[in-house]
Amino acid sequence: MTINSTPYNYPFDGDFRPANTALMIIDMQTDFCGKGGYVEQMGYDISLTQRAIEPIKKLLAAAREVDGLTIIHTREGHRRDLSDLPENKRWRSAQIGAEIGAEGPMGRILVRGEKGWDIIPELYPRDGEIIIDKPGKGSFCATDLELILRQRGIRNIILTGITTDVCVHTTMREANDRGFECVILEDCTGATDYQNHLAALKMVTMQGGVFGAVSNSEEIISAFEKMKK
Ligand code: C5J
Repeated sequence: MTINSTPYNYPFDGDFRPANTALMIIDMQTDFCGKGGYVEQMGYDISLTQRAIEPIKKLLAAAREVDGLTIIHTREGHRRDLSDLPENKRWRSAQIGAEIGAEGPMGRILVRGEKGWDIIPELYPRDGEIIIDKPGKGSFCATDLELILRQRGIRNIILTGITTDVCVHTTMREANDRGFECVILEDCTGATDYQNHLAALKMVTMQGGVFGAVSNSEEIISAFEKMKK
């Protein structure tokens, strides 16, 4: 089975099955798309990241109906003592008025266990779904994600979440370099700048699909429907 996508139909070899596929939902945390979170504290328009919520909600509902499909959620955040927070990351966030680790309206910004750090209720993981806590932008850096994917025999990764140009892109690049076959969904992602969202998607399509392919939730949901039969 393949999915209509750009610049090639995904996956490249047509081997698309629940057992070899993971749906990844990246950083759908209040800090990135909720009122009083990190992105809003930086002064960005959260409607640009919130755009992904409804499409992901529908996709997640469809994914939960597919037997054997792996669902993975990630959260960006730091230890409470900030021992895993690089000094330059802290300094840069302070420059833009949203210092990681400082108190904000949703608790300490990007700190594990705080209200703003957790996944929004609409997309909250269910038992049996995997949660990866990561200190960086990529989901492979300083986590056990690759071990889990290899243990399960997963080769295909469907990428959704926020932000398109930062954590989703970094994860896609990390995964692609490790030989995973990736597709990113344009309606299930969002960035703090719409032009950056579009540019990030376009980058994927260069060189015959340099990091994988671009598709949308409608295409994946109809593939999930076929997988159920
Ligand atoms: C950022 C993310 N943008 N989840 N994090 O800092 O993309």
